[in-house]
Amino acid sequence: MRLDIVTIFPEYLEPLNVSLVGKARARGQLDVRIHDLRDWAHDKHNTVDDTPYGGGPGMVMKPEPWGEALDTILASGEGEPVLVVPTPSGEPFTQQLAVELSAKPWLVFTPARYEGIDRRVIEEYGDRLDVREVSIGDYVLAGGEAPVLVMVEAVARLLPGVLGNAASHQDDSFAPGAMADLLEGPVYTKPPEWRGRGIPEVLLSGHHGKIARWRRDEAFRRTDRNRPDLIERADPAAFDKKDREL
Ligand code: 6GU
Repeated sequence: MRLDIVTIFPEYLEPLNVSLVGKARARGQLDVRIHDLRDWAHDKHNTVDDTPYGGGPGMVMKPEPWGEALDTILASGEGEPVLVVPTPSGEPFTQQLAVELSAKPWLVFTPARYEGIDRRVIEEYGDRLDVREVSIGDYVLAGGEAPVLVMVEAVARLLPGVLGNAASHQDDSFAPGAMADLLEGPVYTKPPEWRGRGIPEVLLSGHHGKIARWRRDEAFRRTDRNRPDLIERADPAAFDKKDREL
């Protein structure tokens, strides 16, 4: 998969050299290209923002540098990328959207600063490309770079061969499957006693059926406490009689 990211803070994206994403790049599974938007600003101060039409606080990113940057990037590859525009006014970024994006060969991200990008840029590329305006949650950040780090990590770990153990995303919270609609429950490892605290007995029993039931009950309890909206929203058929007894 190829990813292009256009930003005025290329150094903000250095974490993409580390850990899972860094290793996927080193193995050639991910081709990440980070571009400095100011390379396409032509006045002597490399200006990329200006005051908003209609007045009001803050600054708006000018359309010309974005247009030149995106035209250059689009012309450098085969076919058409999905354009992912991070914005607090976008559609929610969900595991479902991560799965959808992970199936695409090429994504271009346009993290903005200030009050966002001149609307005409989104309209211009919306006529030619699949454009997704995406928010990572109901809070406001100073720019789209942190959301890009979030989205790239969520997408990269779904690519074939990127996670060591493909089974490890089968039971993720929000993954489709038997435990869909439930958050993951608690996990334990050695030692069997730590600061006087033991391990739930059932996990030492070797009884796979009982362990599966216990995990499901813990997942249900945690979801009921932390995200009751997920249970209300789910298909009632997703829950069995034993879930309801909790
Ligand atoms: Cl994608 N951008 C900004 N600036 N703030 C956000 C966001 C994105 N998602 C949630 N808050």
